[in-house]
Amino acid sequence: MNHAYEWAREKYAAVGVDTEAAMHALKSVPISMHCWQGDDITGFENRGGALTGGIQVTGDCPGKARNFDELTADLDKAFALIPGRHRVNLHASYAVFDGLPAADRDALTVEHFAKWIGYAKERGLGIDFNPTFFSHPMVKDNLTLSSPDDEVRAFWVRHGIACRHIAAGIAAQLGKPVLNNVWIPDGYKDVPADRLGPRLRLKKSLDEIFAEKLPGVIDCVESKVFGIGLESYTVGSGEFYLAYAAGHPGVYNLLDNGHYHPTETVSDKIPSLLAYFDKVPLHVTRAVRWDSDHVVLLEDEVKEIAKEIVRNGALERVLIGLDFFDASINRVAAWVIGVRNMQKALLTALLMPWDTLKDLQDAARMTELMMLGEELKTYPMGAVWEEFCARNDVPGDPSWFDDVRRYEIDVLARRG
Ligand code: RNT
Ligand code: ZN
Repeated sequence: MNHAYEWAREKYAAVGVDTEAAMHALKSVPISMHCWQGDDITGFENRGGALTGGIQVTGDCPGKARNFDELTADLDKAFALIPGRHRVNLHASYAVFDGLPAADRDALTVEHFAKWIGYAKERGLGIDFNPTFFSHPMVKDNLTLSSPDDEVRAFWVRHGIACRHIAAGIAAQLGKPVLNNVWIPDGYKDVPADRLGPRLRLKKSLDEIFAEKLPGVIDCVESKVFGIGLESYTVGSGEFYLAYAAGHPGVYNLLDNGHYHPTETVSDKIPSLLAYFDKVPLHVTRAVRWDSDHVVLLEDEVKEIAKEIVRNGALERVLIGLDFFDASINRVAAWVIGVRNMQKALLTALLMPWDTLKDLQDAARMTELMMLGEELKTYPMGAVWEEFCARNDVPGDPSWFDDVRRYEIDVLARRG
């Protein structure tokens, strides 16, 4: 054990915090790492179409993964530099067709994900899943599940149902539950004449998709305030999905912290939802001025999100996934930085004496509460983090980047 950690342990003990317990707790928290950072949300369908759905990836850093082997090699490189055992978050557009007849989105089955299941099994990872309601010719006029065109709506309902069956199949084969997240881009660039009609059609579609109970599947819906080209109205708004989830036990409301008005915070929404739901799924991201999906940094709102998870004893109830896509920097490094920052935020929260702080609040000793909270901000979390990394066989300092640099030269730079 290094001296810095010994000193940190004593400092934290003096305020009633057990650093060993904090590291133990952190080790058991899986972060769902999104596969789509590795290839700019391109997927494997090779339809050559552009990314649609009101989301945008910018940057042209060379070396983006082009197929299952490349993407999983990159994921492995990232996971090797992240302490603990985690989950991989897939989209339906990452179906692997090798040797199988191609299938459109509404005909996908768990067989198309056999390679991913094998990948996860070998490594002891969990899997999460997302139907892909974008980048597809059946998205008509930016609409899917809320389309007034019955053929379009039915196609996407079939896709939603197919994906829940895939999620159930993955869960059965892994012996671990799979979060299945429904996000649709549907909306209008300009002021619509009818805001209710599309929402009633979406409600009907969701009822059709969720009709069957499927073991192992944790269903959730993800709201959004706007998308690029969909600035005036999105069908799946915050109120719409929150009300839907509240009225449909077993369907949860996923919070993406890029999807709200700039002064709304997801950290404050978490305890509100914990009062009503047994699970709260998250997409942790960073919105720079808008829903830009920059890499997660160790910044205040991420720390506040972590505090709400930790101090409410909700490490098992809040399902933490990441959602960002930056093509302007090394994509493997982006994953490593983002996941490690989420973990650092959790560790920071785990190293706070919440009983003491809550007692101060309840006793209305607000001056002392402010004082202690501020003093704790400069406590030596970094020494505990380095110890945690060392115990989990990954570098706790910037030396992890040497590995990424070597991988960039040996592997990424050689990709066409
Ligand atoms: C889009 C949503 C959604 C996507 C991914 C790719 O605004 O955040 O979660 O980012 O499904
Ligand atoms: Zn998201």
